[in-house]
Amino acid sequence: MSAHLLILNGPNLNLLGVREPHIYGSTTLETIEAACRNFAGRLGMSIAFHQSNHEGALVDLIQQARATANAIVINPAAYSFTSVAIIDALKTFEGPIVEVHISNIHARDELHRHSKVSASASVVICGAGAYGYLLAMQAAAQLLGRLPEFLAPGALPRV
Ligand code: CA2
Repeated sequence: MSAHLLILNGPNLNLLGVREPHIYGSTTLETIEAACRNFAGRLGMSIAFHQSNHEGALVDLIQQARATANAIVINPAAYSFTSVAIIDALKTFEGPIVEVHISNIHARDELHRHSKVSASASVVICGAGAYGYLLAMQAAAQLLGRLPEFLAPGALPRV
């Protein structure tokens, strides 16, 4: 059976490509979703792709993923820095969790620098722009042992 990936996006990411393109680029979330769906096909995976501005809605989706998804890719956006509820929900998920940020949060101001979610993530990717979502999917596939031949890195082991 093919692996299923939940891709979650936090608050304000629905505004991608519309506001502050100098920080977050000009790619819209719809374009990112289309690229993820295309890449999922190449990886032989299925995906669910969601965005919410509401913490509880994101917690509900993470809880549901316990029964439906093999891995989670999450851009928690502002909740990266504040949400104990999202961290607690992620801790109940047994599969790989890949945290992704479009910008390089380590090069940002103090407010946007220290993600609390990272301690609960298997992999953290940031600063690669929208392409980071595809890197995150690739990392999830590798951790699940589902990396297709065309991306297989020879004998490199899973961490
Ligand atoms: O770089 C990322 O992906 C972030 O998760 C984006 C968050 C920010 O708080 C994190 O530090 C890094 C903010 C998302 C806000 O999205 C907007 C998109 C367009 C215009 C304004 C905000």
